[in-house]
Amino acid sequence: MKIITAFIAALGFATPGLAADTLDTMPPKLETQLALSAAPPHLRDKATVHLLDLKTGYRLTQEGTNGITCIVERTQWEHADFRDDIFVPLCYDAEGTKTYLRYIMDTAAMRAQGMDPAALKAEVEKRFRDKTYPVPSKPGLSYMIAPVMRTSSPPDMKIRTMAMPHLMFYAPYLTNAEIGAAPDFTNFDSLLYPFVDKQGNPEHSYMIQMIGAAEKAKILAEHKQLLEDLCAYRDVLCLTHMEH
Ligand SMILES: [Cu+2]
Repeated sequence: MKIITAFIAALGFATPGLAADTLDTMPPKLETQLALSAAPPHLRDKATVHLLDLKTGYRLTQEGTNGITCIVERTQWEHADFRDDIFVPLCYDAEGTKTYLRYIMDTAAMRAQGMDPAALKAEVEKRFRDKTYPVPSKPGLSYMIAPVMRTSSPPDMKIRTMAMPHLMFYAPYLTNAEIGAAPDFTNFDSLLYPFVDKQGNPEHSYMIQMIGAAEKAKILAEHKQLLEDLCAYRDVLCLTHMEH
């Protein structure tokens, strides 16, 4: 895979579906800014930040005091696919930091240790099943209001670069039917009100609330410089490219 990817990269083509299995390290300042952009401005100064360490997983670089913890997620266990172009800025409250975020950080550590994608997915699922990984014990949320992220997205859940700020309220085991939601990923209007997103398994589910168009425009304007810096760092993070 690596050789094919390198060959195609040498030809200058994008490599859809052929993701490298090696991650790069983001410039620390840029990674910090991107991680913190997932939270509203008033929470950033006192938030905790961890940066990715390719050898060990995440390492603490900024100790906060408000219970919010922010990272840029680069490995999503539920995809069972290691790519080098996933960028998901996340900020969890204290309860989520102890639970869901910890599992996301464990995922990075397991990848760093050389576990393969399928084994990693099976291991995380097992830990949820046998309650090694408990779900949040009370309501809370993960802020995902960064101006850009790159992960699977509606309508077809392909990997895309997008501006889709939203909030994620912990909702283990909740189903769309229970809240009367009927999200249709091909119709963005159906996603404007809360719906459930099951991220890998029923234990790891959230109620999603999109940020409105006016607020989103404000977020994009606020982070104009960050967006330029990210685009200069990696072509795949340019919002203008959207899909690769
Ligand atoms: Cu999200």
